[in-house]
Amino acid sequence: MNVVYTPAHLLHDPHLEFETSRLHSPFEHIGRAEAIRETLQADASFTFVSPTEWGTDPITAVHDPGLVRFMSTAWAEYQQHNPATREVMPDMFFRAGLRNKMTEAREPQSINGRLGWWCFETTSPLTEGTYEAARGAVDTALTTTQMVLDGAPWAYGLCRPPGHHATSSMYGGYCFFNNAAVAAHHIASSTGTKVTVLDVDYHHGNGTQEIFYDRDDVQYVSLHGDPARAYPYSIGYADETGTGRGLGNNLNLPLPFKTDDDHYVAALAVACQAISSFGPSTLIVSLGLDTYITDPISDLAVTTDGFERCGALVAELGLPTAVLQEGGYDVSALGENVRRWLIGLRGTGG
Ligand code: Q9C
Ligand code: ZN
Repeated sequence: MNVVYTPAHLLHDPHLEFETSRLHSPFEHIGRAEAIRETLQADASFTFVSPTEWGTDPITAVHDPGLVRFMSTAWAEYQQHNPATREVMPDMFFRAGLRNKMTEAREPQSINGRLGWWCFETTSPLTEGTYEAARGAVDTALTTTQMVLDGAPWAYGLCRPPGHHATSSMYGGYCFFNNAAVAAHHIASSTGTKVTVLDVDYHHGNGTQEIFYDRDDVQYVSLHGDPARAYPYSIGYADETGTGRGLGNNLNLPLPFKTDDDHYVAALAVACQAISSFGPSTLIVSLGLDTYITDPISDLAVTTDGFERCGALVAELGLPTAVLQEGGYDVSALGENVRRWLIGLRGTGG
């Protein structure tokens, strides 16, 4: 199986994260992707390939061009107007209630204000090379997807930073550009066929849901910790089913605390049934391994064996499948968990 990887991710290198009312070392760090790379490189059945360059057009096809412009200069611009820092984070957010009864808000002019305009939370610091890394993750997703469009039964994109929390106009949740959404739109727009994004990260992919919520050509199906207790808290409920032409094409399966392998696989079977009914040409998997039993920021109880069962169940759909890396924070187990999920997917197919 081909693995698409670029060392560009090393350029996104935060040392701080502000989360749960504390400043601490980040859960989302370069060691995650390097652990996956090392584990897959040690298994000769995986072949490493570098991504090709796709430019910004596929990104602005799903994101506000203003977000891409902002991302490309924000870190450097911030340094010019503030005391020098390694990480750049907003300290003001623009909530709708600030302007009740007034005209619509406009993007602030100052860099300190613009940060809070394009970002929705505090856990996603910009560093000097974040933009280059985020572009590399999108190139990785598109290169992986193109392999599948060109006839590969499956391919894996080692995307970092992850993408599924990034909305059409905001970054956050460790995500800057929505790699899976860019890839799904690329398939739909270049082939005129239907695509499903199956999101198995512990966290609901609010960005992917938002981007495709009114679309009839892209289905979004997600298994995740119930937003009643889990990030991103306000989105990911079962009654969010799509709108307009997209009505019925969004399926959320919120899961209870400590969901184990058997219950997880049962929920995944429900997801697969919905995917079969939609009838896509191609499948994108947003693969998060933060459903793992010892993940430090999550609370499900899936095991390494469970991940292989999940890959095997997805394989039964018989769809060309691009698997794109999202979360997973127990770094000691992350590489093996990815490997076993992919082994489940490819079965005895090599
Ligand atoms: N106290 C991904 O897995 N912080 N993003 C959660 C819980 C943000 C996770 C706060 C978690 C983002 C791609
Ligand atoms: Zn996650």
